[in-house]
Amino acid sequence: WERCQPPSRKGINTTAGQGQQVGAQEKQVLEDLEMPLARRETENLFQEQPETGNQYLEDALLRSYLKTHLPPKVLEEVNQDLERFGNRLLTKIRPLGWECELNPPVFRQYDAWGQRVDQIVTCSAWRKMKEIAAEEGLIAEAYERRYSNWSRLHQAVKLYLFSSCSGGFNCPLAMTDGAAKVIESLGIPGSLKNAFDHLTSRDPKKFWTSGQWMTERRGGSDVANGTETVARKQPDGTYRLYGFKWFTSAADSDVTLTLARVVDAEGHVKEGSSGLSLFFLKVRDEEGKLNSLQVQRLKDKLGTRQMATAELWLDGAKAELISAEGRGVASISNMLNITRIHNVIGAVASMRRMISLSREYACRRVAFGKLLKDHPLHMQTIARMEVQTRGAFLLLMEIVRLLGLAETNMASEQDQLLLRLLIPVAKLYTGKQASAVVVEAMESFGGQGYMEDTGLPVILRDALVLSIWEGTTNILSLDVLRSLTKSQGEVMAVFFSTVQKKLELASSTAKLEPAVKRMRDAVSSLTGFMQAAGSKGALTMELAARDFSYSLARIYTGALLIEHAARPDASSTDISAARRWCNQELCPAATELENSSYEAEEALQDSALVYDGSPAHGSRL
Ligand code: UCC
Repeated sequence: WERCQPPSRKGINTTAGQGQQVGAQEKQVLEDLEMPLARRETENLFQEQPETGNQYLEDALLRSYLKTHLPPKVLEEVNQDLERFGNRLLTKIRPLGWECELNPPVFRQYDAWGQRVDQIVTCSAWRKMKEIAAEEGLIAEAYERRYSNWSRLHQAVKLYLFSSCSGGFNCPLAMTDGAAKVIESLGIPGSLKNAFDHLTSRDPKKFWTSGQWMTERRGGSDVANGTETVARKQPDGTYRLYGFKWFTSAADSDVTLTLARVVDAEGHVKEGSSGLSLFFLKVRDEEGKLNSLQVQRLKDKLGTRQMATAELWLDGAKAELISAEGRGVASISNMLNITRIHNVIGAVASMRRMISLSREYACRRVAFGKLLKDHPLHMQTIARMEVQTRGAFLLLMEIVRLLGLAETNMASEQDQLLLRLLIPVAKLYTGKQASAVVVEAMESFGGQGYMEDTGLPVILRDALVLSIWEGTTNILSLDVLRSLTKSQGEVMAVFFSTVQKKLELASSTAKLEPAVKRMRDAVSSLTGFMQAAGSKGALTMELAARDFSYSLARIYTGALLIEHAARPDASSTDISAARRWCNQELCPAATELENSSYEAEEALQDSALVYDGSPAHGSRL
């Protein structure tokens, strides 16, 4: 609460008429400057900028989570590392992140003499971020496994702290992590050993980043039908790729993974998903020349402007086939699941950042005679965001905990199924939460929130990509259904039993009783929904996919909040966060089923509503 004392450090930054003193020194300065009367009288109307400290030390939930779950020895070391890292973020990394924002990458297509160079020029702060990422082991930590199954969690927490200071460098790290994961899951074949070592290096001079070139002109969701790039086999066993990649993020990366269709001896390619294979390629050769590819242009994006996203022509780029032929989608799924977890990290980090700034600002800004923090309605608004953020954070921790187990052969079959289900659920849900929370938090700064040079709009713009990148909400909802189909419903059995177990842990905590009761009702609504939907056609589940995924997210997150609040040393805020989370509608799928929203007739009405008055009305419906 130290920061919540009426601000006095700078004296002149307080609101007039609130009984706060202008320091004698500042008074003197004002008089010396002999300002015009009007200016002198309004000088003390300026607001003070919110200032946050060491993010790790200020994150109560993160610290209590680590204390609860990490073994004591691991906790001791991780705690030290995170406190040190928190200081580095505050003093060195955040200013670099802002520099990246101010100096976005520039595309230089020709040199002064007309030679085509296709150079993506990045700023020195961006390049420094790469060095820092290596030094801090932001990828390495997950693959060295010095803390066994807890290494992944340690890495994720560092990335979570790094994300909002990183000036967009979290994006190349997501794909680098994904590429390392793919290579590791292939058993680190000899030809990729060198690449793996670079991608997971702590040496800034050695560290490589990876891109992920998946989206082509026909779009990024339906990869099976959108991929036109072809791969021609060369006598030496390598391939040459020809095609056009429409979104290639972190286009300044060293290497990439990409999909293409292998051309057979007759010159034909196989269409659809089973015609896709996965390739590894280096973006430049040993001399720094582009690998037979051209940069068409950089994308003009709403956000993530610190990071170069490009359109690329592949004109015979040399590549190595790294999946079995026709298994491209299944192989790149290992990357997608990692980048989707990074998406969750980014979502939680942006919510946490906005709340930190918001609560800090509320300790400085005076309105209607008192600090914002003393306005109950203002506090209620931030507290609601806090509950959302806490839930999202615990969901993130649960996923990286399970991933850590899977990566150290300690995961049961159930753990693996749960992980498969929860990744798309968390990605789609936290992406939406981040958009909503960041917009809401922006409002808590009033007009200042809308001003570019506060940096707040940057957080908003960057958060808005989270529900789009790596699969939109609907595509991820369909992926949730895919995980049900593939496991023949087994994922849901694990989901229910895990939720039940977590609720049982809380059965003796009286204060959690109402929350547990609401959760049990939601679980039974979800069971009812599954039975009813199961007896209907495929259209029902497709129409329900989004509401169903939201139901899974809310119920599972509710169970995690309850579990955290049922610890012997839980705080009253842990309990109220769990209680409040569970007060929302936990199973929208059941409600909408009751409303007949998933009937064929309603689907027709959806179209009628959308096209009412549209010229397409007559022709399309
Ligand atoms: O376009 C983009 C950029 C937008 C804006 C960029 C701005 C820059 C911002 C940067 C910010 C940092 S992003 C779009 C990226 N695209 C995606 O994320 C793909 C979205 N689509 C999907 O996820 C689809 O579900 C597909 C592509 C995976 C569906 O492909 P298929 O071929 O139809 O899928 P199948 O046939 O169902 O699956 C093929 C195999 C199966 O394995 P097998 O054959 O063994 O049964 C599946 O089980 O892949 C397996 N599989 C998975 N396995 C599919 N998905 C998964 C999964 N998630 N996990 C495990």
